[in-house]
This record gives sequence, C-alpha cells and structure tokens, in this order.
Amino acid sequence: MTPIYQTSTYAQSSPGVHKGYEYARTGNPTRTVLENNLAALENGKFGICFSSGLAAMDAVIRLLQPGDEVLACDDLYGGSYRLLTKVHGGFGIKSRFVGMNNLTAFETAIRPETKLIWIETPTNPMLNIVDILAICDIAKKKGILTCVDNTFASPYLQNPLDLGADIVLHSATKYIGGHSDAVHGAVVTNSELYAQKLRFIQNAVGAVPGPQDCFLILRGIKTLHIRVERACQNAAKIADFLRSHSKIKQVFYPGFIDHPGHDIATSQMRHYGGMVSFNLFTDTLDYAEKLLANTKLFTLAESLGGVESLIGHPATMTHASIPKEERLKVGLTDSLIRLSVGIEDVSDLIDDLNEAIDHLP
Ligand code: P1T
Repeated sequence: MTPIYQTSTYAQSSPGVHKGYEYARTGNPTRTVLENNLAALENGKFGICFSSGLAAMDAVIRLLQPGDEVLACDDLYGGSYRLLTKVHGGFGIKSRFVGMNNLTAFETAIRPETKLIWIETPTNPMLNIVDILAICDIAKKKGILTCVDNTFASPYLQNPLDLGADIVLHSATKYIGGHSDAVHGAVVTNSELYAQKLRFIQNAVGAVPGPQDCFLILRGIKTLHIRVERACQNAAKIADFLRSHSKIKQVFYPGFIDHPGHDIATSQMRHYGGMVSFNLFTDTLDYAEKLLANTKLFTLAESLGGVESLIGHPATMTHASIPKEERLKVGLTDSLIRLSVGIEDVSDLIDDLNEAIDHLP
C-alpha cells in the first residue's frame, strides 16, 4: 500500500538541492500517487489535488484576471455559486449564469470578456444534462477555457477531457472518496501550461490536502467502479418507484427516457448516476420537512456520493446561498428533495422512502 508520508518537510542534500521533495505544501509522495491516479482515471496527463472541491475550483478561477468573466451554467452547487459571486465577484472577476441546453442562446451569451466556461453535468440539484462536446466546441472556436465539474458523474461514468474540456474538476469528497470520511478536491488537465499555472497557485495559496486524506481517497478509488455501478442500479429503481407514487409531483433523473437531457446523457455517460431529485404536490418547506424527518436509512445530511444513502433539502441546505428568485428560475422549489442513493439493498431503501411518504398528510 502507498505509505502515508506524514511529514511536513524533507531532508535536503545541500542548500537548494533536494531529493525530489522539499516541503509538503509543494509536494508529498502520498499526494503524488493520488494525483497520478486521478489523472489516469480522467484520461489526463496532469492531476493536481486540493484540500476540498471548492479549493480546487478557487484555483481554476484564479487563472483569470480582474475584468474577466466566468460564464457558468445556471444550475450548480450553492457553494460554487457563492465562491463565484461573493468571493471572486469582489475581486473583479464577474460571473453570469446561463442555461446551457439551448446552444444558440448559450453562444449569444458569450462576451469578449468571457474567459472561462463553467459546466456542471449532471447539475446539482436539478440533474440537468449539459452537452459537454457541443459547449466545448463553441468555447474552443472562441479561445475560451472550459472546466467541467464532474463531481456528480464521477470519472467512472464520464470523462470530460475526452469530450474536449480543458480542465475537469472533482469534489473527491463525493464518489471518488466514497465513504464520507474525507474532504478533498482535484483538477485534471492535459495542458502542461495550465497544469504549471495550477501547481503554482496550489503551492502559492496553499490549499493542499494532508497525506492521510490522500490515502483515504486512494483507498476509496479502488472500489469506485463497483460502488458507482451499484448506486446507479439502485437510483434507477428508486426513480421509478418515486415516479409511480401519487404524492410525488415530479422526479428529476436523467435515466428517464423523457428527461430533456436523456439522449445526451446516454451518449456522454456510461450510466445515469446515483442522484435523484423530486418535488412534492404541496410545495412548502413545512411539508418537505415532514418527509425529511421521517426517513431512517436515508440520513438527512449535506454531501453525496458515499456508500450510505443521504437525503437533503437543497433550498435550506446545499443551495441556501442562492437567492430564492434565482433558485426558482431553475425549478429549485421549497419542496425539492435530493437523494444521494447509496449501495444498500434497494428494497430496504424503497421501503424507507415509502414509509416516510406514507406519513405525509
Ligand atoms: O465540499 P467540497 O469538497 O469543497 O466540494 C464542493 C462541490 C463542488 N462541486 C459540486 C458539484 C459539489 O456538489 C460540491 C459539494 N457539494 C455538496 C456538499 C452537496 O451536498 O451538494
């Protein structure tokens, strides 16, 4: 097994001459193994690890200059929205949010100052699908950098670099780690230039992961394919169950043939993922809370992608930092509930949801 190099510094042979590693913010052998592993998973040449998914995103945005603009999809993780608008927005890097399903509208939204296209697919939490190939094609013709947040799919289901993206990003806290025991982020690219710039930012800013977390993520990766496969199978059955239930208004799941992004998902993903969102006929917070309080196997918690199933309420939890009017534009209602389907026995999971929904008035 890869050892956990629990060290902050390395003995040097003489001043200015080291034996491969000098200081652990700059590099650590456990981290190097993970970086190479992640690069291989995403069919990329260079992997760079960070202390969290948002730290990885922050490094990518730092490739821009004040006056530049990020054009991001209009449905994305609340923390990503917050980082773009409330942090980098304050340092002169503006962000705009557009639907990426209509390619003509997307192309029209591009301005001369647009320097980075930020794609999430499937999106968090509405599970919209963005056509990576088509969007990256448009961006490439205009010389704009593209980054795909591949957290919801995982590298087992989707490889954005193969579809033309310049950079792929992960919150490895989720499927890659898979056991809800470490917070971690990574980017992978084939561009030596961007890899060099990102490594410079990684070292200069210092948002690096510790060796123990790198070890845990490496261990998680060994079962990525089995975990994701099972989560996908379970999610498909749960989506069908929810859709057939009279108290559920709408179910969002890219595996449905009538999901607007189904055909693109079929072409760019190996399966439809382990995430399912749904809303209730009674669209109030109180009503949603009654369901959220009643599941026993689905734990009420933020995060996703672990072996245990989680249930969450985006409006008050993961997406609370997005103003309500913005949330409602993409259908993120007060009764929207998000499931991260784990790898448990699916009949137990369905029974759990069934009982909790039966409790609803
Ligand atoms: O939590 P962190 O490792 O910093 O990753 C941030 C992040 C980035 N991108 C996507 C698509 C994400 O979903 C996340 C984190 N999301 C949650 C914690 C959540 O429950 O949605």
